[in-house]
Amino acid sequence: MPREPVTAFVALGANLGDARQMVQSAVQDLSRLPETELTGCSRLYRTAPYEAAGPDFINAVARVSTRLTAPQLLDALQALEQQAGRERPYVNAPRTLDLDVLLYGDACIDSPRLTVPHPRMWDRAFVLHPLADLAPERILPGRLAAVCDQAISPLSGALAS
Ligand code: PH2
Ligand code: MG
Ligand code: MG
Repeated sequence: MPREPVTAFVALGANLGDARQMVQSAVQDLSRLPETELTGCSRLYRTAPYEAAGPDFINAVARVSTRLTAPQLLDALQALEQQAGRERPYVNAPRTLDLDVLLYGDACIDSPRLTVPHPRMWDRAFVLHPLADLAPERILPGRLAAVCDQAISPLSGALAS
């Protein structure tokens, strides 16, 4: 039986090397995943590291419509991180590319590999602002106000430029 497509939201972040270029090309890579259509992308944002070290991040959120299961989507995202040369010397180390599943339809998933909705997303301006560009109805009430002390600014220029 063919699976129905599911709308999922993926957070993109980078703060090593040419982070802007890395996030832009990762968005293109998402559009080429099997069984998956890229249906939207937020603006790009420059954000201060939150509970992390290193330079400022570039962050964005993409929306996909996918027939991949959530674990298959996670596998595909981890393969893209590997391709981008991701290393994990310590928790929250600066990274060439981080791709996180934020939401997978309305699913609640609590497995050793994957927790969805992403357990820390509601505390993070670098997730909530780009998600609000695409799907303000998915933001829990009061959460944007709760993160107003976290530095974040949209980059000028279209994503593709
Ligand atoms: N990712 C983290 C921890 N802290 N801070 C910003 N600004 N952007 C991120 O993508 C980020 C972070 C863990 O993945
Ligand atoms: Mg992350
Ligand atoms: Mg991650």
